[in-house]
Order: sequence, then structure tokens, then C-alpha cells
Amino acid sequence: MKMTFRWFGESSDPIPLQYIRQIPGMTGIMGVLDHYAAGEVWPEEEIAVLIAQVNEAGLECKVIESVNVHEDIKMGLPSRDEYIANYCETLENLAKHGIEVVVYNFMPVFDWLRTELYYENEDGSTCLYYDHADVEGLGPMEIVERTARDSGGLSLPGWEPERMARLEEVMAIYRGIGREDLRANHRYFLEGIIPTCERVGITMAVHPDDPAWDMFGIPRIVNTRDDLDAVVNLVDSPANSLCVCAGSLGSNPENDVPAIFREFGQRGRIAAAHVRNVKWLGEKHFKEAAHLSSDGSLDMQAIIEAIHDTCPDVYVRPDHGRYIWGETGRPGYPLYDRALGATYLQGLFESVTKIKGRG
Ligand code: DNO
Repeated sequence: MKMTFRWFGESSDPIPLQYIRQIPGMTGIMGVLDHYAAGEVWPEEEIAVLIAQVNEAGLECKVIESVNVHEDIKMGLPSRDEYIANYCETLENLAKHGIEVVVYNFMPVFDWLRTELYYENEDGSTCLYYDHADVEGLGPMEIVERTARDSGGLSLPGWEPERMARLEEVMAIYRGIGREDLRANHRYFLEGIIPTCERVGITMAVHPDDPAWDMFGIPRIVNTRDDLDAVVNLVDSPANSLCVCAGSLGSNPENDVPAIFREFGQRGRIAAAHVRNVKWLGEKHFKEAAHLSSDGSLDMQAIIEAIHDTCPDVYVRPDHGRYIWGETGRPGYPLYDRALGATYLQGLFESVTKIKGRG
């Protein structure tokens, strides 16, 4: 298990790389150039600067998250070919600097969505929170405005202002797109990029939809074990793999998260993993818990055991965290609670390794 940390870059992440380096067992970051809008080519020189900064801090950067997919690709518009060509160019540039895995998502319009960014827990900590009843009462534009307001001026991943500016137009197009159309568009995208990935040595890792259900009457197609199976079969190449996210899939209690890790790990199709916990509060209603099993609804030990048994060398990161100890920063991405998560996950891994006699 290669332990990594999401880092947004010097100008948009308040957490210094040196602090990340000080977390026990931390070997790398999952990096991003988040000032490039979906569809733009990431220039080689900037990728080189990012990698050099990370390396200078004593960390590695082998995973990029996210190279966002332009909405026209997801909607299957004629302009998609140009954006797919740009995507391939970005992949080539990333490969030249040693990137092995690119995490992306195929969620229409929105990346992850929550109804509260700083929900207060009994102990005074705050966490990300979702109640579908709130979403039903609000339109997508209201959710966007509320999220932008609550995020304290920091643009959240997948919520870039230029993307949100087209919201109404894009929502109208999506109303005519069904589940199978969306899957066909995903296939078209993968068929366009996987040959490049194979040539340059990059593995694509699709991130599941978060939360794991349709939003605003628009279909989402990466929600369940069967969806993940469908994705890997769209183009049957190891370069077309998954970023299994425990918390996203785990938002739906019907998903058996440890079994999903075990199956796709055995099939050699997990290229990255986000491991975090959620606490179910009712139907389509949850909050993000601390990583500890007893704090939420997922069995973190079973998840780590599945990783240990089927994909022990995978890039893993603790995902999201609560705000504790007075820390402030980007919603979902604190230093302290994710550091606790990273050490806890490594403790579980060490324990499984020793118990199974491989340590
Ligand atoms: C949320 C993240 C997602 C993920 C993207 C990948 O915390 O896991 O934003 O990075 O969906 O494109």
C-alpha cells in the first residue's frame, strides 16, 4: 500500500508539502494542476515544476487527480473529438514526467456533492454532510451558489466557476441523455484515449459517483459493483481501471465495499484507492465520519484486508477529513484528520500483514 495525500499545489493548497512529508509512512502526493479548465492541455513545463517541487520535499508524484473530462465529451457533442485529442496530449505530457495513474470521473455536471460543508458534530469537530431531502428542496443552481459561498472562496475540485457558468445550458442537454447514452459516451472517450495510455504507460482510474445515486434527474453510471464491471468491460485493457473510493460507494448501504475491493483487486483493475468512512443517518442521508471503523458505518479493517490480499502495492490515500483542533482550510481536505486517517490505515495494514505472516 503506497500511502499518498491529495495536494492542490502551492498556490491553492494551504498545507505545505513539508507537513505532508512529516506524516508517518507518507510517500507521495496525488497532484493536480487545478487552474486548467476541463478540456485544456496541461503544458509539460508546468507538470515538470509540480513534480520537481514534490520531489524536493522528499515525496513522489506518480498519480494525478483529476484531469477533468470536458462536459462535451460526457454529453457526446461533436466537439468531443477535439477535447479527446487535448486529453491525449495531456496524458503524453504527464507520462514524460513519470506519471503512472490518472484519476478522473464521468459524473455529469457535478463532481462530489454535499449539502453542508461544515456540519457540526457533538464533539465540536465539523465534517461534510449530505441529506437528499435538502437537495430535493433546492435546484442545482442554489446548491452551486450555496457550496461556493460556504467554501470560503476556494474553488472545490470539480466545481470550477467556468464549468458552473454553463450550468443551465448543460442541464438542459443532459435531460435528453439516458443511462445507456452516457455509457456509450464513456466508451467513446475510453476508446479515444486508451491506445495513448497503453503506448505511454498510463493507467486511467475512474472515480465512482459521489454520492452513489442519480442527481437532479440526470443519470450517473458509476455507482455500484455492476457499474464498475460495466466500466472495465467498456474497453478491456488494464489501462482502463478504477479508483475505488470507499466513501463514495459506501454512501449507499447496498454496496458491499470490502467485496468490491476484493473482486476488482483480484481482477487487477484497481489503480488507486480512496479509503474513508461514512456514517449512514437514514435514506440517502449520511455524514463523513473519522476513518476509524467504530466512528462510521464501514468496516475499514475488511477494506484494508481486501487491499492487502489483492492489490497490496496500490496507491492509497486517506480521503476527506473532519476539521478538528481549530484547523481551517479547504472543505474536506484538512491536514490533521487526514493524517490521523493515514496512520490508522497503515496500522490496519501492518496488523493484517503480520497476522497473515507476510511481515
Ligand atoms: C473528492 C474526490 C473527487 C475525485 C474526482 C476525480 O474528494 O475524491 O473530487 O478527485 O472525482 O476526478
